[in-house]
Amino acid sequence: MSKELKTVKKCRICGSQKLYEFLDLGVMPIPNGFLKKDALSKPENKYELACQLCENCGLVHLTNVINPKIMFTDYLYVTAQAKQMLNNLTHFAYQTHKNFKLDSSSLVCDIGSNDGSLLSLFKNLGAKVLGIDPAKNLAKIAKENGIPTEVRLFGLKTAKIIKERYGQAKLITAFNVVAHIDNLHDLLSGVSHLLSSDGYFITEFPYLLDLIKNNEFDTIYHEHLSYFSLKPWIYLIDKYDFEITGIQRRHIHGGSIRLIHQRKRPKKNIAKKTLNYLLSLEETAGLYEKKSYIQFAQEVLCLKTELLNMLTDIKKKKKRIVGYGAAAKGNVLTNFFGINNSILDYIVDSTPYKQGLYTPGMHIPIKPEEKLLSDMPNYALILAWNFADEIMEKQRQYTKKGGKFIIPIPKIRII
Ligand code: DWN
Repeated sequence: MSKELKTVKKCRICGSQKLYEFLDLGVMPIPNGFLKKDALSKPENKYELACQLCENCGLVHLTNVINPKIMFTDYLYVTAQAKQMLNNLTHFAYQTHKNFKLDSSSLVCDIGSNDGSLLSLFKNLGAKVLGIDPAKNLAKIAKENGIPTEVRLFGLKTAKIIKERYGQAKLITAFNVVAHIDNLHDLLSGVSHLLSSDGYFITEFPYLLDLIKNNEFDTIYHEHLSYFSLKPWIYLIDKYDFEITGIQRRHIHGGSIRLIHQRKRPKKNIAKKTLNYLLSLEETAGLYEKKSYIQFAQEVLCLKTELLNMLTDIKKKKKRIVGYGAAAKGNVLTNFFGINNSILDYIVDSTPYKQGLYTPGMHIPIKPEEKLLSDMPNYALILAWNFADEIMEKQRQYTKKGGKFIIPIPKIRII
């Protein structure tokens, strides 16, 4: 790896070099690289964003890896900003604590613990908790909330340090972080080392089946190195003596999948039927065929044309448009489609950290959500489309007063 970038020449799961590039989103800044006003005149680092299919195991992954220190040391995405996300985590914590009979002797480790939102739930239920996250700014919030956090990337080396200091974990969670990790074998080695023999490893990540089905091209960005389906994931965990004993599809982040792993046991695996069903869905959806990805790339270009035509027509009629949700995915869409400040006057967002900053690449100003109702622009393009229902519910007054929402994914809709 140069200090900034490494080209991916072999699959990070199976090592195959038979990689087929199917989508090139051009070069753009990292999607959470929000800027202060005084940085707008300075040059921005831009990196290639392109996706490839491993023709051997089926893993979809980026063609390069940006040094994680550049992306994750000062990280602006805060878990607690979206109610739906917190509800998702709250239900999970209660269900898991009860089903796995966790108690005050149970250590729960969260890989990519962010602001400690998930671990706070387990702590309140009486478990011992430990966060692991490289983002100094977020670990500070977590520690202020009473969540001990190791500020480092997770892998076998970190697992050995943690096991030495805290003992083995009964539960290791990794929500929306596995896709961000380059060395998956190091991740699984670390989990295998840290997890107790009767422990559970639970991960949740966006599901490739939903991404392809719903045209969610904007969830492809530099932070997300891999886009998982079950076939390559099982190929990976199998090498570390894990099996999937629980599986759930989740309507979060455009469609995710939650997997419960335990060490392989002779016992009947009740999840086998669901696994086989989803694996057959993946085959039927053509997830392991090049032609599916050629079609996917074509649909992205059609969406680009259709949305740009619609926004241009609106502007020609002297109407005003803003963005809603300064999401990482929104920065991919605006950069790839070339939607800048001449189209979107500003973007409203609930995250205090992001307000007053500008989006990477397109330099669109970010304002508090309250501005939508006080300013009443004609249209609001929901860039955080995965939370469209929550947003439109919150902003009923805006539509009552004649404002219109535009939802771009999976198909363009005006509401
Ligand atoms: O993997 C990741 C995914 C899961 O989340 C991270 N790498 C980064 C992040 O991606 P994102 O920034 O696209 O995430 P969200 O959660 O889809 O972004 C939502 C944005 O919308 C946040 O900035 C908060 C904002 N928001 C808002 O302004 N009002 C969200 C809601 C629900 C709202 O009501």
